[in-house]
Amino acid sequence: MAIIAVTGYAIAANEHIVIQKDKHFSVKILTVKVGDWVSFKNDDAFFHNVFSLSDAQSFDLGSHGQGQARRVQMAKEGTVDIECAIHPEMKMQIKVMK
Ligand SMILES: [Cu+2]
Repeated sequence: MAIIAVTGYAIAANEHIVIQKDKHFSVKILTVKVGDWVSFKNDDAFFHNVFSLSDAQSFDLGSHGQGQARRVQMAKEGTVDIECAIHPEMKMQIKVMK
């Protein structure tokens, strides 16, 4: 668990792990809180590139190879659709709650 500062006070932020294996995310829908981190770990022998174009939060974690993880902090409330730029069939959602 990491402690982060938000608008002058400290809150506890959790980290959630999502595994990428056999061109699938290990969860289809992940519910987290604002400020939480989500770490995407690649357990495949090829590259993945996690990104989102959602209004709630858009980001691109870049391509990462076997055994590597990339993380993103969920900044605000909403539903974030997650995709892989390399494998269009890979999809999941992160629901970010207050
Ligand atoms: Cu992929």
